[in-house]
Amino acid sequence: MKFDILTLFPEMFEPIKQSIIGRATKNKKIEINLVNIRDFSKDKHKHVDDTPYGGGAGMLIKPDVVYDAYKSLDIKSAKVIYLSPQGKKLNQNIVERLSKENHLILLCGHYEGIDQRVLDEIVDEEISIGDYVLTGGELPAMVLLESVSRYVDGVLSGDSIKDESFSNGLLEYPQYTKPEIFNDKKVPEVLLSGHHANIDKWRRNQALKVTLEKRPELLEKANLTEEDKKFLESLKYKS
Ligand code: 4H4
Repeated sequence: MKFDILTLFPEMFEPIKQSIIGRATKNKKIEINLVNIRDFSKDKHKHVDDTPYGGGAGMLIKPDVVYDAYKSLDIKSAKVIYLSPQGKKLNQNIVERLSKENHLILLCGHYEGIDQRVLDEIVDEEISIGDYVLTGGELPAMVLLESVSRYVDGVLSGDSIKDESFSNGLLEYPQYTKPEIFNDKKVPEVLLSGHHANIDKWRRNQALKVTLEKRPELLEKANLTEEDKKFLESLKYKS
């Protein structure tokens, strides 16, 4: 998958060149191209923003500058995503859907936003990472890039994303590693038994339990078996 990122601060993206994203880039599973919107400013002072018509606080990014940066890209099969507080809230379903795309152009907002005319012209989808306002769309773009890249074929092994939180509609079960005893706390016996059917059953029940405790609303949309429902009933009865 190719990511083109339209930003005023390309240097902010250095951190994502580490860890799995860096490895995925080296393995050519993903490609990241940073485009500095400021390079498309038409004046010698490299201005990219101006005051809003009608007055009001803050500065808006000018439409022509953004449009020229966009047109400098190979846009034929790309989906343009604008990171903004007004967008659809990013969730696992959106992440997995976007991971099937071949080419995403991420437009990072700034100041009070971008002139509406260019947004109307080029944006396919507006996505928010949460109901709060940041100074720039770069961190949201990195959140989207990382979460989507994890689901691009070949970036992570199929097993590592199979049972993680949200991948099956539930939160992930609790995990343990060596030492077997830590601060007098032992690892649950079943995980030492080598009995894989019992381990899978325990993990499924733990995922149900932790989801009921922390995010009960997820249970409404999860694909629960009759056994799952019986186990949840037993928990609710105990409480
Ligand atoms: C964009 C601020 C648009 C306000 C911005 C608007 C988020 C977020 C964010 C820098 C930029 C802000 N981006 N999720 N939350 N005029 N971006 O805060 O639409 O209100 O993704 S506006």
